[in-house]
Amino acid sequence: LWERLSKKEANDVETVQKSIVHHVTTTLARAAYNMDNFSAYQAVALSTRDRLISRWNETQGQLSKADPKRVYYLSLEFLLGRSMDNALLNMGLKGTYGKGVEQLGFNMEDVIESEVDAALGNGGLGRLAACYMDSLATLDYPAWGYGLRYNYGIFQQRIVDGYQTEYPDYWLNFDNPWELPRLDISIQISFGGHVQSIQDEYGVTRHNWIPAQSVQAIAYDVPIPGYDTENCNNIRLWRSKPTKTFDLTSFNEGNYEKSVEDATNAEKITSVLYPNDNTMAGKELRLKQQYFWTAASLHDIVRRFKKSRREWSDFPDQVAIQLNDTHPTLAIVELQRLLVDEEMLSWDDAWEIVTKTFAFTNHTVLPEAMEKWSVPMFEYLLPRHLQIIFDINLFFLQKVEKKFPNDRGLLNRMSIIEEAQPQQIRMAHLAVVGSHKVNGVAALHSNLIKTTIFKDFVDYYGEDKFVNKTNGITPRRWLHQANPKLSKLISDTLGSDKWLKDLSLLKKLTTKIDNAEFRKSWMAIKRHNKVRLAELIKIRCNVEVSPDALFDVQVKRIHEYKRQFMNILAVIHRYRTIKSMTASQKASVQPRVVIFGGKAAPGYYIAKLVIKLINSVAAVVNQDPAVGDLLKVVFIPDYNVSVAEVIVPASDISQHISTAGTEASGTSNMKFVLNGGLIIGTMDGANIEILEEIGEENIFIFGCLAHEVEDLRHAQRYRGVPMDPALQGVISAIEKGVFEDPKIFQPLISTLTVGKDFYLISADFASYIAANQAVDTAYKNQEEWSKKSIRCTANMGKFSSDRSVKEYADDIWGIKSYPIVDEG
Ligand code: 26M
Repeated sequence: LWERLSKKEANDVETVQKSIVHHVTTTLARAAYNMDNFSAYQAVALSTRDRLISRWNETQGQLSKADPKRVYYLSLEFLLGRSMDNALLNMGLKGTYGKGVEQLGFNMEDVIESEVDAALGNGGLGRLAACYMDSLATLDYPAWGYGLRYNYGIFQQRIVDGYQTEYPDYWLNFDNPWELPRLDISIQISFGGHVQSIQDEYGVTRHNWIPAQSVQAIAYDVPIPGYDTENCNNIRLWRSKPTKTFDLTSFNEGNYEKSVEDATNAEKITSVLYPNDNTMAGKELRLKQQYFWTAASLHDIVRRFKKSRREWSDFPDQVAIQLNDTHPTLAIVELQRLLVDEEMLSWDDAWEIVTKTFAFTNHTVLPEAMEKWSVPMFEYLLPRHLQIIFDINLFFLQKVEKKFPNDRGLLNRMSIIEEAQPQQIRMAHLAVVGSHKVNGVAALHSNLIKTTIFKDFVDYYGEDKFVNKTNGITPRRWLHQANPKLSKLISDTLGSDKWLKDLSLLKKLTTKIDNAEFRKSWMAIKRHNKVRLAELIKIRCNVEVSPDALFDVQVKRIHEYKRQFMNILAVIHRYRTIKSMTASQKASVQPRVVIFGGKAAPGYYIAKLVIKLINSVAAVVNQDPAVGDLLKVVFIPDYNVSVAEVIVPASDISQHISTAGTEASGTSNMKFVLNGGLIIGTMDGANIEILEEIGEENIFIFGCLAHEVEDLRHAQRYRGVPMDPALQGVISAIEKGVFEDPKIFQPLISTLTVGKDFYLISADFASYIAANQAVDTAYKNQEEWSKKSIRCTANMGKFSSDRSVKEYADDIWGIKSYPIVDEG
């Protein structure tokens, strides 16, 4: 009976409509005549959720029985964006739901746009986690993500008087249909207190952590359906709550206020996502988040392992744990503690299990982003974990000393503890020592970490521990969903949609490059996408831009190393050039719309000034009649995943212009090129591999190389290399007050002082201007441009996150796909 009643629902319009109407009248308790787009969204979401739940149950049931090795992806950020369109497309239900919704009197696009983004991430690292979850599910890998369920995601950005202002992102206002609360799954997590050391009956010293406080971790599951498969994976997000005893103690003592305060403190742990990207804040609450999350996740993983009644030595054959940056590194220490203190394994047996289980991905070489925790703060929160870290360090340094005797400098450099005032725990060193594989995220970056931050570790462990896994993006969201017209053209041209699961098939588009008809369709889709973006710009910025101009885009977190400052300086240069032209000279200028977007960390003063400068320049340029449509500048506020889905398909050229050696990979570069956008960029991160795939004729490269950076900085500092003259002119214009009160921008201009220009804007400026001119010239030849555009898309197969995830599975995790059988 159970089996018959739980049979899979059919994929026909009437079944779908029945389910939607059912949710309107029951779950939402609404009448059909009283519906707006948002209620329609809610009903469709609830109906979609029903389908997700049955797939989730089927998948997790079959996996529990078979119990294959699983991978756990630990990430403090999952930047999922919207879920509805993606879920419907992946489950093959979009067509049916689309029809059903339209017949009920709604516009599917409006319904889809009623959903708020799940913005539980800052940028690249969090979106990468989301793309990897999509690929893991699509490739039928048994994989779970673990993260935190923040009440507030990344802040919302508004521009007030040209300045960024931050507003809370309370995304759970209207309930979240994409999560399944597991209120029965509750894990107690402890903090503080002290360590009791006693000798057991064999004379072995045992350490017992007596914590001072504890909170509960409650599980919320987010189903992740694969594309064109029954498989449905899971992201488990933890929410903090006060424990019952915790809030009752004070209450029973008659201190009601104290009990409420304690409860609030417990809930604070998962209250807000830290809005820093590539910088380390060192805040106690952040450390609490990290321990809360890693302890709850490990407890859950260990509980699942124990159900199988295997030996502890089998643990690494059942479990692979990937650390997304150093944020979850405490998991290494927590597993060692569980095995030694609670499961009574010997230190060495435990440590072998730990190091075989973990692998670590590094996402940055910027020194300010390296996580370090002050020893006194750490000891106060996690006294037993501190002891274990010191022991890990002691045994590690003893081995280093054995291999390279009498090298104090080396021991100091490699130590997990930095000898500062106070001492600091270097989380990256701990992550390397506790993992069996360490990877970078693009070829250049993986080589850089081997020769810089982890050089000593390569000498000690050997090359094999350090590997490259070039990032990738999911073509399902970033082409099929975001650019449905291009997706359809590709499928029609290739005769199938198989390319969505094997992106290398795009290569066949090359045969169509000389087909004028095809090129016309290709460019018409680009124009359609530009019209859509122009509408968004009109609404958000109140600026009218022509879809016939060249759309030039730089959207990403605002950071000095990404050099949005250099971009706006070049825009000023362009403005000044146009202003100096005669009417006949102007006639040959390629019209351009320069589009910026991105958030600055709220405490990052210089980054926020860059936003102000962009808006000040936009205000002057956009209303200058001498310029007209030749140049428009816009800053699109509140850049996020759903805005990116509109911007990416509409770009002609996008800017990936970090100082060589600073951008670990970049992933938006891949999204733009996959959508037939060209790029202007430096020899940095994945730009280099994109160049290798698409050919140097199809990318605009400029600037110094990574190995030249050190010398250039040195020369600037000690030989006083003068500032680039074009740049000098631009700065003079700002200083003369062409764009608002120049006093405002003085701190920004100071970063360009000879000897202080750390990101080498001056050194790269001339070649940057030249590259931009080459873009203008190339764009004027629309036929050649369209060929380049098609070649770009055709050669992007490598950058599917399916390829990345397969490499991780084969070379690091040792897991196999486990297809779920449809028993519907
Ligand atoms: C650290 C400490 C305290 C608070 C926040 C952080 C923190 C948060 C996010 C530090 C770094 C964070 O993200 C870094 C990041 O997004 N790196 C990017 O990762 C992408 C995926 O690998 C790469 O493509 C980008 O090049 C890299 O900048």
